[in-house]
Amino acid sequence: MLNEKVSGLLNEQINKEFYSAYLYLDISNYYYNEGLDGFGNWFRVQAQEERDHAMLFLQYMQNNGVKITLNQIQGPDIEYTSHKLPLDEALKHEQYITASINDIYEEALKIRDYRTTQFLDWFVKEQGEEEKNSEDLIKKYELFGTDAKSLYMLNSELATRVYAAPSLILD
Ligand code: OFO
Repeated sequence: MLNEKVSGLLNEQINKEFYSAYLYLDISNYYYNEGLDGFGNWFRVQAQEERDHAMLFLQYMQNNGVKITLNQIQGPDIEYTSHKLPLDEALKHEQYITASINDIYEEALKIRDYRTTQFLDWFVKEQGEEEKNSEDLIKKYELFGTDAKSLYMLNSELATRVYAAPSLILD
């Protein structure tokens, strides 16, 4: 059995990961509407990854016999006033998720719950990658996004991203 506080934070994280999926779907929809289907594809794949993350938290709790409460998922309420704004929002959101995972890690560490810290190790690494991906996308947009021809090429590059199942398998 997991400690009550750690379980509560893990439960909240399920909701946060599903919200991440919602946010990225919202961003994806925005780009599709703008005719930037490569950007739309990139964020749709991102949304699929976030859904996987939520399912991993859920499965970890289930594997440890913890009762799960599925709370309401909020809809994103952001007005995308420029093509760049969603990229900044995505990075901000990843930083928020990193902090949230670090908080669970810290709590688990305090009570020597190494089973949970070991589970979270994968997410700590994943968040490092996700923040870097977000930053790279912003850099690319700043370099190429303002020129129509290079924006077209960047959009084509992002259209090639394909979904891959997470490397973390829980049994
Ligand atoms: Fe769930 O990894 Fe991003 O937020």
